[in-house]
Amino acid sequence: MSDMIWSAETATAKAEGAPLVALESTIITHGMPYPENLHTASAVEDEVRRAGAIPATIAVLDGRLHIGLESAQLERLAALPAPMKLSRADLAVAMATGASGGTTVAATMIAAARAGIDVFATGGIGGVHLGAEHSWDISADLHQLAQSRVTVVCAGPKAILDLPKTLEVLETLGVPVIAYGQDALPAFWSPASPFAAPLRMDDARAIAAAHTARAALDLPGGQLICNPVPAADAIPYADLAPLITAAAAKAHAAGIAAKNVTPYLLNHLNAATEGRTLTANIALIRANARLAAAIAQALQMQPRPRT
Ligand code: PSU
Ligand code: MN
Repeated sequence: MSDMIWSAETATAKAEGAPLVALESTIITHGMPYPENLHTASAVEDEVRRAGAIPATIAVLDGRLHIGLESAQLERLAALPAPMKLSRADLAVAMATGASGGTTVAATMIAAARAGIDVFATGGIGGVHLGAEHSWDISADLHQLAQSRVTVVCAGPKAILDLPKTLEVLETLGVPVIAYGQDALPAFWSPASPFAAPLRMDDARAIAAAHTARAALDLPGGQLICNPVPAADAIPYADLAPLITAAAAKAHAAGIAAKNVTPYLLNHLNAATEGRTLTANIALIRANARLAAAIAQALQMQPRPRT
């Protein structure tokens, strides 16, 4: 499609019908410091390749929507001095004005759906923020999950969020929230939150079958797969909870609002844990890339009654 630019690797995969996994880029531009962002982005792409699929990192450079980045483009994105954080509201404006930036879960879903990519791996999705009853801060990620037919593999909603309220909004929107291999809802840096996930699935093939079943029912919207962070780099929820409460209070006192809340809290938690949240973040996104590749391959093996 003329509004999208495919990389050499993704164009070949598309032509050959190879399984593709979309990757977001706000984690690169706003989620991690340089150069860990660049190293992590390439490591995540390699995880997808090793697991038998082709990575398609999605971003906007000079107003062009890229489905897969060449390595020089990835390096440029990771080092941009003032990248935009592009969510659903921003994507078209960035494309019309020649801007550059990282796409959030919401914007990456829009691009992936248009590109015909069914599976997308990220770290954690946005959701309902703590104090949302005052701030009304609810991520556009939740609304996009109800609209784009893409299976999103994450490590749960980011632990900086109000998890029960996030689950309630997803339930209202009819988005299946599926814990992978356990009953508890994973909480990003922590493998288990105190809350049960509404649904549980234990294997990639069944997840692929559910994706296809949604299409057969003509249901818009995606599935949210919540894959617990690998144990070696996980941080117990009870250790993080007080730090999160303190960080959220600090953000509120400092007048941090709207798009700046998530990057502020992630930075703050990274400092407060002496880098442990960043280590966990890198481990979990790599694990999500592997699971997403397995789902993409399972989808590929199915006969597809496309709607
Ligand atoms: N997960 C991370 N780092 C991030 C994000 C997720 O480890 O930076 C990004 C995702 O792109 C997600 C976005 O879509 O934060 C949510 O931002 P907001 O709450 O402002 O919608
Ligand atoms: Mn927000």
